[in-house]
Amino acid sequence: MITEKVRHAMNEQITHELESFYVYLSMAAYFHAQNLDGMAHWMRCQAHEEMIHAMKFYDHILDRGGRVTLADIKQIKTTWEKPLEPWQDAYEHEKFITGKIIDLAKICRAENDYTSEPLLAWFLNEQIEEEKNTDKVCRDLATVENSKEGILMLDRELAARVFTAGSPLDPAAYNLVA
Ligand code: OFO
Repeated sequence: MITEKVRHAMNEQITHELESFYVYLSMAAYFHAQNLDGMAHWMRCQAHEEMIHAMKFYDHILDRGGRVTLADIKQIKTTWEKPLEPWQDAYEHEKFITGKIIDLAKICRAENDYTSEPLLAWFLNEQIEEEKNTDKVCRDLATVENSKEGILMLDRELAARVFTAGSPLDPAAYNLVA
């Protein structure tokens, strides 16, 4: 059985993950409008992954006999001045999420909730990857920022992202996300 403190904190984390979904989808919409479909594709893959993150917490709460309660998602940014800016925001957002997962790990330790540790270890590792990926694109874009050819080359590169997981609402499919 999950404790009330852990249940509450994990419910909040579901909201953060759904906000992440919304943030990346908004970035995808911006990149489509800029005719940068490769970056838009990358963002759409990421939005899908964020929905899966939310569902991992959702199912963990359910599996441990808890009640899921969803909160409001705040209005997010919908436009940026140049392609580099959404990537910088994405990197900052991922650092924010890393902090939230660490807070969650601290709450679980204080509550002697060792059962949540494998899930949180998965998320802590995932955050290393998410910070690394967004930071790398920021650095690449900063290098080519004034070159349209450079931006288009990077756009093509980001179009190659492959995301094989199925529906975020199907645990059998989302368990494919390692
Ligand atoms: Fe971007 O890792 Fe979840 O939120």
